[in-house]
Amino acid sequence: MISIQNQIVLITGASSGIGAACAKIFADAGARLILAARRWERLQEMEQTLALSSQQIHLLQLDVRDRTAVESAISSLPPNWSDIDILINNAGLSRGLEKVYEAEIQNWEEMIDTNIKGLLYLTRTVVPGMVSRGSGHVVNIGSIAGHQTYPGGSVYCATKAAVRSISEGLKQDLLGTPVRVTSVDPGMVETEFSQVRFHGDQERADKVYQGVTPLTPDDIADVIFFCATRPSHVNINEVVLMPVDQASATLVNRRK
Ligand code: NDP
Ligand code: 8X3
Repeated sequence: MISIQNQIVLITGASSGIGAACAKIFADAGARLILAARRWERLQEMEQTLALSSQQIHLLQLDVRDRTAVESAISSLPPNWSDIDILINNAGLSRGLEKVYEAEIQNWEEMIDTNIKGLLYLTRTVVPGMVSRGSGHVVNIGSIAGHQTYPGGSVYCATKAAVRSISEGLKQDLLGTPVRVTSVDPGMVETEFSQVRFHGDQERADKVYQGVTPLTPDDIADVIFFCATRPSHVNINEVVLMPVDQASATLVNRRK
């Protein structure tokens, strides 16, 4: 197991759900955190909750869809924050569950721009430093949606299938370097994900998790932490996990 102590971990989408849980587990292990998201107040709340010194935490208000903003945020990091050891490409979202021939095109743009292009911008900006320093680990958050398509989910699923391909390709492109690539692909995790998918309709979001025991953000953070702490010659390529109450995107055991 490798130590996370003082490793610089950049987490996108750190203001909620899986990203926030990652911040906690890596902070507890002594990592230095760069937390990125659009909601500044949320990041500030995270900073207060984690109660780390300014040497241990650095906040970035960042919209990953904005390529120039991503490039400038990474290139203008203070020198003692610029050598990123672990990049957790977690920022992502789904929007809507309509049939593909009826869906809002704006929803597609948002998912494609965030889940694919945002992840690519971060990767393109951060990975060259990892290669030149001869160490690093990229963890992409995919989904079971990248393995199977479900009704109404075609564009979200396509973005996660793209993440899967990008992770596979990045691993190939990094062959010959010590930089590691992992895709963590969860099923149902209770976060703000469904609330965002249904544009704030909390009642509809709650129904997604009704009568089942979903995964928690901590369950996913735990797996990511495991992948990041394997000995440096071990690359965990892909982890697919779902709740015991789930067998596929559409097969869920509901008790009521
Ligand atoms: P949450 O909605 O709780 O968190 C999503 C995070 O992404 C927030 O911190 C949000 O921050 C951030 N984010 C969204 N858009 C942007 C953007 N344009 N720029 C920067 N940050 C952004 O959902 P989850 O924790 O569940 O989602 C995390 C990842 O896990 C996503 O990639 C999702 O697709 C994936 N996933 C989720 C599953 C689930 O069932 N929940 C299952 C499988 C995968 P802010 O709004 O402040 O910018
Ligand atoms: C989130 C899981 O099944 O709602 O990626 O697409 S699912």
